[in-house]
Amino acid sequence: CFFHMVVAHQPCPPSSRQEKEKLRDIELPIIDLLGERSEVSKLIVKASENFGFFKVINHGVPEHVIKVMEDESYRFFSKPASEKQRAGPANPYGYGCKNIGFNGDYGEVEYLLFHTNPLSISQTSKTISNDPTLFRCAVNGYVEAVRELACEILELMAEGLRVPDTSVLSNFLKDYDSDSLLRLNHYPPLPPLQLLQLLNTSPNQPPSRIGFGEHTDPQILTILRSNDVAGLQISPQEGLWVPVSPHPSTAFCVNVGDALQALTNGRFLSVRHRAMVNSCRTRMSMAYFGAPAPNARIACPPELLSPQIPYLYRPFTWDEYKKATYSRKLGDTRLHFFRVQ
Ligand code: GA4
Repeated sequence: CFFHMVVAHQPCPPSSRQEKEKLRDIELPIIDLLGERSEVSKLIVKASENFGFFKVINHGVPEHVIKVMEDESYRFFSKPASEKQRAGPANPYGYGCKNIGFNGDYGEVEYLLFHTNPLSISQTSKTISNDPTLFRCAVNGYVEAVRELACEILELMAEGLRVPDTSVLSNFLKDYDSDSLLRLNHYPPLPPLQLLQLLNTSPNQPPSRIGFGEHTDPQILTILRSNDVAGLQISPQEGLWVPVSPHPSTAFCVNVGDALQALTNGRFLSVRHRAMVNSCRTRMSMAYFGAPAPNARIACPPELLSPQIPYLYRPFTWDEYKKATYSRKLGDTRLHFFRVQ
């Protein structure tokens, strides 16, 4: 096992719900994309099967492309609330504050959500920045670079899975109508729970340290970049939470989405995760969600099936899956509604 396990010391007295939760430190594999290709593809497959999460370094996304996007993101979130509201509400694209989706989910986060289609980016940018051209270029440049990275990883996955057509997965993201998204998250610091209870600022709303509640990503692949503030946690099994360190700072964190779990007939895992807020520092993250086109058919390639492992999921279109996603709560499991009985 390449994961080093250490039981972590829990810093705060846990609430009743958290009492049932165990925290454990596990180092996610850090995969150097400049390594020998067949080795790299094996490591990616192994991590996707075991954890559904891994980090990549030497990923080819230029530092300045990341920095320009981070700076623009920071500039937006530093604006007064009334100005930010002009880019909202997220419906689903645009600015959102604390409300997530349309079914009453709530988190200690503010965010910008974009469709990655250049036309849509251009429209949304107009409401976001005093210099929409600069903002649009930052988003387009970032999206293009992370899409390329996502496609490279999907090709390495297909090679590692020995699927003859190694572009079957990446083609979903290369489609002009791909429904991929970009999400910029801003988690302002929140004092520790004990302090909040003492201050008793909002007696009707119990204080929470959850920035973005537990969920799986519906799409194919997520490419996440964050500043150096911790907060992401993954849940490889029920009741167990593993904090993901934000190091090394040059890495991207990659995770398998529901659609990829279905495309690999359950071999790769779409793992539940959440983001916690920090007590003293602001966390910023940028997530690219690589998705198929609405009419794309999600079905496992026959090479991944065997008499012992028949179809786990019925074929479905991305549109169908997206509708199922948006009609439910953030933390609901959606993929099992598509399971073959
Ligand atoms: C989780 C992953 C992405 O952030 C997201 C989220 C989306 C939203 O914020 O609009 C959803 C959530 C996410 C899954 C369930 C539904 C839809 C909020 C929600 C309650 C953009 C996505 O694609 O699905």
